[in-house]
Amino acid sequence: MARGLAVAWAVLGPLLWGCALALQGGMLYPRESPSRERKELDGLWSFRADFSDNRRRGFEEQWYRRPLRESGPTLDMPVPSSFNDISQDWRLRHFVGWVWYEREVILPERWTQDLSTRVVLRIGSAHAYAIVWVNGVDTLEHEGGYLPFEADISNLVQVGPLSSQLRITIAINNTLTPTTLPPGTIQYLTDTSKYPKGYFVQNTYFDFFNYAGLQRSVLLYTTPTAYIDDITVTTGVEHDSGLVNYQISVKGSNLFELEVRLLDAENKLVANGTGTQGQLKVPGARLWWPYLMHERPAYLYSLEVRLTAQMSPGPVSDFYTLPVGIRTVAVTESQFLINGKPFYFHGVNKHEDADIRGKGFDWPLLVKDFNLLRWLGANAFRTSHYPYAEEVLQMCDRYGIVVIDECPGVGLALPQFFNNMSLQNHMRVMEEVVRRDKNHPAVVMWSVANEPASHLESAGYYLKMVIAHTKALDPSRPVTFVTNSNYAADKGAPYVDVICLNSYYSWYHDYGHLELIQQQLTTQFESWYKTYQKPIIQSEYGAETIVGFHQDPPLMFTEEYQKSLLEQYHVVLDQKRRKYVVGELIWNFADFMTEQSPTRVLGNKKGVFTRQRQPKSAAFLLRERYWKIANETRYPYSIAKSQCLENSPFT
Ligand code: BDP
Repeated sequence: MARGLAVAWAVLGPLLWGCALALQGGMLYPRESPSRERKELDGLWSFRADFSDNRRRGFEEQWYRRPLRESGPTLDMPVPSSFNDISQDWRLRHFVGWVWYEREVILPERWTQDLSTRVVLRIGSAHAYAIVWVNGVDTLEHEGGYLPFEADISNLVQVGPLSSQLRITIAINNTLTPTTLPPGTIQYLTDTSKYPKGYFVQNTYFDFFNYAGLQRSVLLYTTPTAYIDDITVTTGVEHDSGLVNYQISVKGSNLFELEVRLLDAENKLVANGTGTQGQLKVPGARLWWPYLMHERPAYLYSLEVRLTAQMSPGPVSDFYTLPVGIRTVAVTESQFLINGKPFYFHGVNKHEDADIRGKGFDWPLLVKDFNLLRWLGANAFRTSHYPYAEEVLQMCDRYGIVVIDECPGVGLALPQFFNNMSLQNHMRVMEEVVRRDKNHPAVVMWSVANEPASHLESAGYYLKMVIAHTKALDPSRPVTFVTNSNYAADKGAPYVDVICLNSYYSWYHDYGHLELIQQQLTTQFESWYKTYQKPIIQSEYGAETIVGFHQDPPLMFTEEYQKSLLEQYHVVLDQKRRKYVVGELIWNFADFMTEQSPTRVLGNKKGVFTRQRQPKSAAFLLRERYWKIANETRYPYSIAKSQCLENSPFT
């Protein structure tokens, strides 16, 4: 895209929302309201992996027809969690194929008797392909982990006096194929002198363990039969007024009224409107600022939507309240602007990963991670390499932590992965990501992929299409993908708004030669900027480090080597961040599990925290740096205070 156009897009983005590609069907986070109830189904589910040779015994014997315990032995499986590390059976850790989950539920009588209530089953994520039965009836299928899906099950539960008992059966297949996202291949090993008959392995092309199962909450919620299906909010600033543009979609009725009220954090009404779309103007609005950038960060308004629909026998109301942060995002040739001010990403890459729960959502871990992010002075992270749980983004909205929201476009390493079916699927996944996350002020950019083989011609076309589609879905945010290709070879870079670069100098090559980093990193930045004149983020850099290994002078894998490597990167980042480098994200926040290999010692150890969330030496180095940068980049200028330690050396 020509530069001028990119800038114009950045300024006009919020206004262009009306032209955004409309998506069918919403995916609002299920919140309680006077018209909506929730019933969480977290806890113990019955579980069985189908170890049969073709993995299809469950379908042949129709395990969904009767309680799972009647077709064979079951295990207790906690939800949310990955199933892999829970049992002592090594076969389950590596299992590839169908696993079966089941849960019996008693519904409140009103849900089954009151025909003006709509009952919805919502699954936060099921990695990677799921089929859902309710009371043995095939109800829902979904492809792709890390994103929610739901079904209206009212007509299955509102069928008579016995219907308050519900049996939910979910079959999940974790197999990755050339057309799934992420892609993978199944390889049959046919040399019978080495492998038993029918032996196969799942190959993946990414560096994290393919944890699977019901890794986020499963819940039931209700709405009235006429209901608020979706809300899309974009925001802008005009002089000292905030603008909140809203679009609301209603289902279940054509005869309705909508009232929209915007409340401030003290619950005072600041603007109101009616109808399915409109613009609210907030004079003297408080903006949503990233924390550390501003002394009053993360300000959230509440958009209260009230639907009144004319139904027989009488009117029906539905209420939904959406948190709204008023802020703008824009990109120039050398800057990333939030609310018109230059923003520097000093943050981390994460993974949803810890201990035996695998990628299972966990509140204590979530709060610990956010405390650590603030301890570190990190103002941003990338959701490498898949969308994180919705609760994570809600915390980012509330804390003022900026997010680059990445889809599971990781491991696009082989030429055969850039085919039409994969492209269609990738575009569909971006639709699901945008639909779910579009209203989070913390999300400032979409990332459509991590390290695709972007030197290939076919990848260039593929990335162009996915990026264009994402921009059409959401004209209000910049779009990127993360590359590790050479600047002269990359075929996708022309289409991004911000160049995101991963490099591992003195780690994956020139091992041990820390003295080369400054020269190589300078060349990297200068060649890319000369070619594209777009802002650049160092989206990954780091070194594998075993906590407790020490050596001076530094040797690879020691805490000293990680620190020294970071210091070398920081010299160049400090030179370039005053020009066109707009961010640095360490790889990685914490150690995480990978497949076994001779290059991984119980997983990837590039964390600055261990997998148990204890700091390595590099965490202290990074903390000092991030607070120093925070002090330099605050707006309006004032000294940032460490949020954890009163007597921090950086206050
Ligand atoms: C990068 C990948 C990331 C890896 C990291 C590493 O984007 O997923 O974990 O390298 O090798 O290339 O540690």
